[in-house]
Amino acid sequence: MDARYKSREIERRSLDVDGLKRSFLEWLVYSVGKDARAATRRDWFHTVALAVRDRLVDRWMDTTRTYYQQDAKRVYYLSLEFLIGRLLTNSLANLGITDQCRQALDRIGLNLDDVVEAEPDAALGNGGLGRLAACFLDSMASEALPGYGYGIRYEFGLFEQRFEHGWQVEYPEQWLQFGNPWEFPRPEVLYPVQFYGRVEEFRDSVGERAYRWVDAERVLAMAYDTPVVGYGGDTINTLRLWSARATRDFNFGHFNDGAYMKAVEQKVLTENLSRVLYPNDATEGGKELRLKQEYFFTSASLQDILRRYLQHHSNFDSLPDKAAIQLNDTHPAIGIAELMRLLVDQHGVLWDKAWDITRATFSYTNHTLLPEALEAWPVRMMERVLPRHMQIIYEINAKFLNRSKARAAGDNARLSRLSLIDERGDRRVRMGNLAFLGSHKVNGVSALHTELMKQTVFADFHAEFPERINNKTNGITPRRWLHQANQPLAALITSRIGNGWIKDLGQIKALAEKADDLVFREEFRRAKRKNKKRLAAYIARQTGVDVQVDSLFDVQVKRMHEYKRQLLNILQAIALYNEMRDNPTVSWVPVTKIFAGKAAPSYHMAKLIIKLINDVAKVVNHDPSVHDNLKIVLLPNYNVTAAEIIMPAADLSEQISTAGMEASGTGNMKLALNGALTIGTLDGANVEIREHVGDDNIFIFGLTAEEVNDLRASGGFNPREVIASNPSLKRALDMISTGVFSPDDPHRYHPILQALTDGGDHFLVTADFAEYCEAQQEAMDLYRDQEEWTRKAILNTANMGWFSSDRTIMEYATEIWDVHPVKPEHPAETEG
Ligand code: GL2
Repeated sequence: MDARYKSREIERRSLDVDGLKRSFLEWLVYSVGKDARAATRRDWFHTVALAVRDRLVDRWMDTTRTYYQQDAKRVYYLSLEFLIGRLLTNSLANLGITDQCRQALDRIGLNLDDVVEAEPDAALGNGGLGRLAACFLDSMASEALPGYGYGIRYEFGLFEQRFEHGWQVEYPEQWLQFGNPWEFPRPEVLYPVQFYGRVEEFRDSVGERAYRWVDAERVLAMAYDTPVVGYGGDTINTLRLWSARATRDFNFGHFNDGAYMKAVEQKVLTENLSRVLYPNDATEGGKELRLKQEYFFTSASLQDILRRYLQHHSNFDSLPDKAAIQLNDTHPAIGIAELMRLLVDQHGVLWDKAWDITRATFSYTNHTLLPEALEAWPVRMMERVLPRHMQIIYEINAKFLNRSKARAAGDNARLSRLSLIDERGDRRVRMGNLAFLGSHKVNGVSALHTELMKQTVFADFHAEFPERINNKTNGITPRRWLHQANQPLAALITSRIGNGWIKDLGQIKALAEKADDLVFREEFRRAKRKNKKRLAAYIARQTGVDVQVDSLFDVQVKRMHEYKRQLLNILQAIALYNEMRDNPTVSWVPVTKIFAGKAAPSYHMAKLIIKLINDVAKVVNHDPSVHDNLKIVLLPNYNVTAAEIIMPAADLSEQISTAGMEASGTGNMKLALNGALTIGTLDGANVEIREHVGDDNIFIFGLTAEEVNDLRASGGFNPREVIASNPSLKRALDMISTGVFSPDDPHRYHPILQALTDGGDHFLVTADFAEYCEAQQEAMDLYRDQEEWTRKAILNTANMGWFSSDRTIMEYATEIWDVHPVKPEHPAETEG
């Protein structure tokens, strides 16, 4: 081998500073094609990413090969969303070469932190559901579980949010514009996916009735693989994302007509399938393209899973022993009908057998009880787009209802609730029911949410299958959300208890005893202050507002949604502003209210709340009479990268959803792990956070889920009375309605006021207002006592170990998937 080539081979693997430096310089020239003098920050990012990628390829292949050779049972996590964020810091940290990389760049005269900034944030998700999928990938790899992620390689991720005159405006997000160094295109891994057409009945070779799907339109799904590095770099799993490609024959038909432009147009239309992520969070648009996206990635993934299975097996009997398929919400639930189709129509498996295999293979996670988010596709659309699947769904339904009928004893209402078809109005396919029926396990994402699933949406199914519903409380990866995002605190923790917590977050419990240690408290505060300074600088850059680093950083970051009640928070801010103005001589605890979050582009109320926050901020931030004791900021374009700056810097974590409406929340976990105290309702995982951190270390207020339910059911709730009896609430609302914050358009906020009064205040903002303000007062009072506050903050961090996604994923692995860790076998490591 050419000596120079050989030396490059060695360098591709070397993890020391010199080797890294040499390979950076090589990569810059030979792969990025730039001279060091002309290279931009982005060129350096691509250079470093490619050089780092080299260092994980061997172990990636070892991992895949080991799974193959052992014919290990794999778990397939099917998700329409993966909210990944940046990967460079993550890859370096999980490979354990951050310091070496920093030094190597130093020697070239570059700063790693600058290089990191050039990486776009991969935002292939809307919020918690997509970020959970990304945390799960990290945990599966870190726990050495043979896990694959399957999703869509959207060309445009979640829109970029800007504020123009205080209003949200959406811009396309173009994360792939300059290429993606982490992905490996696999042009040879292609699967056909069909739409439309019709079903033909025929007699098979033994004279049985059989079906084939004909005259359909065909799209190809092409794979792009991204390595998923586990902590320590030993296991490197795969995230496989599908991109739509037009088939060649599709176009040729048009060429023969001479309609060249039409053919190209058709190609563009076909490839729109993977063009853009739908920006709705927990609401369903019901659009045909969305249904096609769901089927597209699910069908391609199932074909890929069966191909892999058939490498070792000649029939499907042991599919459930070799593959567990997790449905992340109902988005891939059509996979149940698709696996039936593949088994029955394409592989000749008998129906009943195919059904047993399907049910034993699939499991389903429900992520929300909001009725508007429960997917229900119009039967007419389904019949047109996926005619064979519609038939299969009818068949599944008929068999199920027949069996239930025997037990339902004439309870037709119950049968119609169990049906896969909602017969009211225009008929719809209930994807939640299909997912439930086609899975052996169904889980909720927090203890409360799982209980509510049993009592509400799935009550009838739960009675029918009492063993099927189980709880898997969400978690977050401590690698990204503490080790990487909060280096000052991570270093402090490691200095006291070693670094075992990164892999086994339960160990962080050992910090609890340090809460009484004055020196440790001082250092804990110093770390927090460092993070707050960083956030303050970010706020100044993003919004032009200067905030006091020593003020109480009160943080609400999440999607803008009425049930999450950003409105409650801003109303309390107005009330506090009034109190400060009324009592200028009091020594107030300075407060900085920090908001961030996107609203779905069509969600007018959420967008109006954004405008309100911006309008209130403008007035408050410019009012000299509050002496900088209150600042309000709404940061634009909240994403994973922004979250990594915000979470470590928060003092107070706002988790104030109407009880019963937030399935779990995961931001609540990130904030508490980083030492923020929670102010929250007994909703979602807040309930379990309270159990872990202790009642004294959290501010709980407001109606419980049960009380919310009763209040709504009684119909006796009158928000006008509540408002009339609470002068500070009344005054805040009057200010909004008289245009104090919108002098240019005094009626701007009429819809909000209307919803809170005549609208019946569905989210019970007025009902919880008084208690919320009391809890806020308690928090401010406590903040004056920095020692006591810090003690509680430490206890929060120390008691959040259970909320690691490693714990969550191992529960899935043992209780749902029956998948076990597999240590990759490395053939004699890199001798050169
Ligand atoms: C969500 C829930 O709203 C949220 O409470 C939960 O933490 C996440 C992850 O389980 O799932 N459901 C949902 O549809 N979205 C969520 O974030 N988008």
